[in-house]
Amino acid sequence: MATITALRAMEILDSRGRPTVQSTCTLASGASGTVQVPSGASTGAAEALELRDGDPRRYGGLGVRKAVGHVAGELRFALAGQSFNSQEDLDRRLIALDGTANKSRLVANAVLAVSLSYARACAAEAGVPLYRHLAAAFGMEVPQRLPRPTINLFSGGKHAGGQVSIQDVLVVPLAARTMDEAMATTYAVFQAAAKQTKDRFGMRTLVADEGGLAPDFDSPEAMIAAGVEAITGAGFTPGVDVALAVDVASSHFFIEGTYHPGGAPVDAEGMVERVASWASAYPVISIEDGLAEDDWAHWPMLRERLQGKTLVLGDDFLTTNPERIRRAIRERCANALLLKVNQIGTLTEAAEANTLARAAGWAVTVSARSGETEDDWLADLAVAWGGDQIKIGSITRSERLAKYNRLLEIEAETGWPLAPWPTLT
Ligand code: 2PG
Ligand code: MG
Repeated sequence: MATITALRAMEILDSRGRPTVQSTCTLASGASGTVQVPSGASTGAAEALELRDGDPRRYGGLGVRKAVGHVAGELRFALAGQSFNSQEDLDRRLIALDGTANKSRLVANAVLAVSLSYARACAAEAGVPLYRHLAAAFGMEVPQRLPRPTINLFSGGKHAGGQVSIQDVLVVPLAARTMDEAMATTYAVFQAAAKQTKDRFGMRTLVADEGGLAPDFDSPEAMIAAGVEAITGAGFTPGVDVALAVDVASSHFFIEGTYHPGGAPVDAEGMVERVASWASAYPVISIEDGLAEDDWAHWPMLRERLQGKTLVLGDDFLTTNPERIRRAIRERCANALLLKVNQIGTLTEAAEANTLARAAGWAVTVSARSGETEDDWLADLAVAWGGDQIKIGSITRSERLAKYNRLLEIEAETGWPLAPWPTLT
C-alpha cells in the first residue's frame, strides 16, 4: 500500500528537441520517482492519444503544456492523498478517470507519466532496482536473462526524410552471449557501415532520428544488402555471428490499398512476396510491420509465408493493445509483439499485452520510440518482463545509450546472460 502525496509535471524536450512530459510522484514515505515520457513519429493509428497543444506559435504546435496541466491539475486533485494497493490499483483508477477507449480525455502522455513515476517511486520506497519492482508489481519473477538488443544500423522512412521506403535495418548480434559482447560486436558493424557510407555515398556519418546512418539507398534491397556487407566488413559471418532485422513500417507507404515499397507499386500479395524475398536472400530474422496496420486480411498470409524464418512482429499493427493482440492471436496474424508502453498508456495494460503474447507462444520485443529522452526506465522494464529482444535505436546518441548503459549496469550487477533467439513455430 502506498499513498501519493504529490504529483508534479513539467515540459521538457526530447531527442528531436520537441516537448514531452516529465513527471514526479511523491509518496507518503517521502520516496519519489521522476520519469520522462517518449514520443513516436511513425505512430500507429490505433495508439492511445498523445496530446499536443496545437498552438502554432510555440514549438509548431507540439507543446505539451495541456498534458502537463492534466498531471498537475485533474490527476493530482484526484490522486493526491489516495492510497493504492498495487500498480494495477493505480492504473485502473487512471483508466476509469480518463473514461475513454484511447486515453483521449486525460491523454496518454499525462496518464503514462503518472503510471510510470508511481512505479519508480514505489521501487525507491522498497529500496530495490526498478527492474525488480516492475516484475514484483505484476506478480512475476525476473527471468534472470537480459533482452537481446536489436540495434538500428540504417534508417529510412519517417526517421530519415523518406529517402528509402523502409524504416530500419537493425543489427542482431546473434552469437553474443552477453550484453557486453553484443555492444562490442555492434560497434564493429556500425564502424564498417560508416566507412562504407563514406566510401560509397561520399557522406559524412550524419545520423537520423534514432542515430542510424541514412545514405540515399535506391531500394530497400540495397539497404539490407549494405547491412550484410557491414557485417562481413567487420569480420563476422552473416546469419551466424550477426543477423539483421527489418522494420518495414509499411503503413506509411500503403496508399489507397496499394503498397509503394520502391519500384512498381504492389498489392498485399505482392508485398508479402517482396518481404519474403528479403527473408530468403538475406540473413533477416525479424520483420516488423511487413504489412499495413489495418490490412488484417493479409497478415495471416504474411505469417504463414515467413513461418520458421523470421519473427513476424506487429508494431503499428498491434499498438500494444490487448484487444488487437487477442484478435491477431485468434486470426494467426503474427508471432511476436513489439511492446511500447506509451502506445497504450499504463503499465498495467502493457503488462496485459505482454502476458497475452507470451501465453500465445509469441516472442516480445520491448521498444523505445524515435523521440526519446535520457531516461532509462525502458531497460529495467525489458529485463523485468522478460523481453526476448529490446529495440532502442543506434549506438550513437545518448538518449539511446542511456538505455544500453543501463543494461550494461544490470549485467554487471547480476551477471545474467542474453536471452537466446526465440524458436517459433
Ligand atoms: C518504430 C518506432 C521506433 P516511432 O516504428 O518501431 O523505431 O518508431 O517511435 O517513430 O513510432
Ligand atoms: Mg515500428
